[in-house]
Amino acid sequence: MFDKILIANRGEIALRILRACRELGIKTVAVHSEADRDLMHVRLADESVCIGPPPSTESYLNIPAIISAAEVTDAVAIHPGYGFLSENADFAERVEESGFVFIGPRPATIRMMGDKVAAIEAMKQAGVPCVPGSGGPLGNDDNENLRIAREIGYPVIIKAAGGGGGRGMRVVHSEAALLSAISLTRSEAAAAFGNDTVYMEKFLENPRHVEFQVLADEHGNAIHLGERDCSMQRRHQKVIEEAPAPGITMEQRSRIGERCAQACRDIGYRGAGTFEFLYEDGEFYFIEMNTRVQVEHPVTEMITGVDIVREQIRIAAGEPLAYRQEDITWRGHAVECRINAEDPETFLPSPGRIETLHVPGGPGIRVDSHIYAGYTVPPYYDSMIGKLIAHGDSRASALARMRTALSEAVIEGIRTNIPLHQRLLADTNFQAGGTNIHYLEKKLGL
Ligand code: MV4
Repeated sequence: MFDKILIANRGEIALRILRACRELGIKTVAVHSEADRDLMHVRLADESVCIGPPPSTESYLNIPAIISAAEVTDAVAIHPGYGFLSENADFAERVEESGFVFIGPRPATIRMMGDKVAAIEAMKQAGVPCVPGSGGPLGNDDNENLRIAREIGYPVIIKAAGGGGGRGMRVVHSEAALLSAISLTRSEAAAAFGNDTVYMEKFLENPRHVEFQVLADEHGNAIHLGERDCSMQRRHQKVIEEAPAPGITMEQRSRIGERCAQACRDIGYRGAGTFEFLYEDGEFYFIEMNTRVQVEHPVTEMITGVDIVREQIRIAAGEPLAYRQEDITWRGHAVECRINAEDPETFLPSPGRIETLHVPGGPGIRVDSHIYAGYTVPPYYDSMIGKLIAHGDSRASALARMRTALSEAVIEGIRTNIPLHQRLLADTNFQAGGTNIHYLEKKLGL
């Protein structure tokens, strides 16, 4: 096992990674910006290195500074967490070239999944169900593009191969709008991603976002941990996630999960990964793969008992998966509320000093957060300050525990989205389960 891991992230996920390292007996190096000296995991880490000024471009995205910190502290491996450099193939490559282990997939795999056209092609080959579409990049032949759209049937969506997570997409409702939409998306993609490759898919009007968690080792073993529903989102920011996804049967879970695991074996995937699907009318359509640990991984951990971050580290150290597929069972239901330092009405960030803090607890409650009384939330980064996770024997019981936990929580000095979560937990449609990706924005009147 590794002697020492450098944690190339901040906030709650840095603390989550530190906890996994502690359990495995691994020493930790925290790297932080000048604005993050007081972060909880910086205090708890065996060593810490300041890697630059507050803006993330000069600190958490500063590849030479992070590699230097690993060199001076004799770290063996680097865990990127989520966001920042976690899906940057060039970073993973530089980490490996410098003689460190990147805790994640091979750089070539990250690069392939970053190219959405290549990712879809690989998954289609592996038997993962995909959205009906162009089956490759669009060329410059207008007549051919009109033909492809007519064959798919309107509405269609034009997506940038270098996009993802909601960036670089345009919906087209009629033939008259197709060609200008393709050229607009192309030029925006060239400017935003330095890659003008675009592709076309059938636009699904009212899908849910259902994603499958996988784990794969370097010895050809791959398993799935079932799915999560992340449909409750606003402007591509997830707000509540849950596992299992309401209404998904064991037959669907096993069938789609096994397709994902087999795809991992086919492409020689390594580490933790997420297959994102749109789910509509009982069918799954693959859209993207994420090669990092995700914010919402705890709901899967709660219902499977698998420590996903520990498995990421074990896999990176070359150990075989600790589980076979038959070992994985799903118990009860888990829901996660992302707690953001933001105005619950305007959604504007609300950084500042946390004057009072009371953390909820009790059976089935998990809090993944780095905040403490007296901590000042800096204005430079994502506004998420923690995650509240509730587990119960049933979905109703998990939601009841979440309601109690939300009512116990006290965070004074800054505004948070806890009131929004309370509104959602009281929403009868959410309570029924299975609301789609447009539900929250419609409810908020956006
Ligand atoms: C789609 C879609 C409908 N049809 N693709 C947005 C984020 C990116 N991961 C893919 N996205 C979508 N792709 C087809 N063919 C609708 C979305 C979408 C969405 C997907 C998941 C979660 C939230 C979303 C919000 C708006 C649009």
